Amino acid sequence: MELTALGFDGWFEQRAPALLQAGQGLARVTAVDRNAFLIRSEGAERYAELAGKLRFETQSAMDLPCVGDWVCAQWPASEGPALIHSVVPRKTLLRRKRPGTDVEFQLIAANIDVAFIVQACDHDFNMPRLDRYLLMAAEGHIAARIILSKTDLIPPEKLQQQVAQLAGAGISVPILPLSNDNGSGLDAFRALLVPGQTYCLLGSSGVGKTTLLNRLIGREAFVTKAVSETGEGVHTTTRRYLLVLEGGAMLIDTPGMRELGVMGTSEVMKDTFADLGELALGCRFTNCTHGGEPGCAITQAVAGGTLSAERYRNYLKLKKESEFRGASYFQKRKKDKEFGRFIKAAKKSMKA
Ligand SMILES: Nc1nc2c(ncn2[C@@H]2O[C@H](COP(=O)(O)OP(=O)(O)OP(=O)(O)O)[C@@H](O)[C@H]2O)c(=O)[nH]1
Ligand SMILES: [Mg+2]
Ligand SMILES: [Zn+2]
Repeated sequence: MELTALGFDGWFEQRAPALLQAGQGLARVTAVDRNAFLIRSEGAERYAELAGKLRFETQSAMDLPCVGDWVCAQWPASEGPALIHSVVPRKTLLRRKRPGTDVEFQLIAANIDVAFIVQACDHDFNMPRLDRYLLMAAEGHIAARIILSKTDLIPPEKLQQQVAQLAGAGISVPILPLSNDNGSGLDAFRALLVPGQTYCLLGSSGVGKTTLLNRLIGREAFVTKAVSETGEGVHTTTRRYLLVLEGGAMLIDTPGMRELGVMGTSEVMKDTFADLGELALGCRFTNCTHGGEPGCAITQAVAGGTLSAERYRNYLKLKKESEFRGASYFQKRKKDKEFGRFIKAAKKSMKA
């Protein structure tokens, strides 16, 4: 695969050579998990980590690679991760303020050409939120398109009203209504995707971003989940991944915004599973992992029917994820497995 097929164009050509040193090559970052990276170049996709200089001399999170970045990397002579030495200046950048701070930014994705801002027209249509996303794209110099999803769930008049409301508010961004369910609008969406261009899906949790991606691929390659009754708390996609679609366009699915940056911290775990925390006081061992040890009050509660098995499973899953987040990738080999599985599933869906 050529670098141009991965989006490398004249803009980067002008800036990359000044950074590229002997023994290094250019690659695009396709996934990030703390200090672990997946990068893709002409040849293969491979794991990478930061070279010491980049890792220790970087002042700001802004200077570290994120999904979509072009980087100068050194391939290992033998087995082992590649080393990322520098990040090529970004053409565009999607970022947001870290919740609760004014100065810190969280990088969402780099070098995106077009952001699809998805709102589900049945429960999620919201002008102020739409404005915020549009602003975010504009700040990053990224073209935006609005997708109104789940059109199958509302009568056509209501959809017309929403479209009229957008026009009335002076929003001139192209709007595409679609349904992942009955397929209307999907061909129009496909027709928007240009080979070599990079797109991303933005929007609240549960609006159907991943479902749309799966429709594009034609398989249920990535996990989706029904929205909870209250519409709260479900965030199915937890990682960003740059996927090269069969037609040659690239697409990054993102987790629902509200969850970005808070997901998986031990604080969130404690709050979300306060009931299990209380139960755990009754476990025989204080360091009980609730994974089947004798005298575990939690597994007993599941067996006794006072704790739902689903909630228990969900707890174990999230606990694993949050522990994984806390672990540096290459130091804790055992924990690589989950990321590895994720990447494997992602790769399977890549034809290119
Ligand atoms: N009726 C209907 N349901 C849809 C449509 N698109 C997605 N869904 C359902 O909505 C739920 C959420 O879909 P996801 O694709 O997981 O949503 P998401 O935007 O990726 O959510 P996060 O990953 O949490 O950010 C799933 O149950 C989907 O089956 C649609 O067009 N119509
Ligand atoms: Mg998703
Ligand atoms: Zn226990």
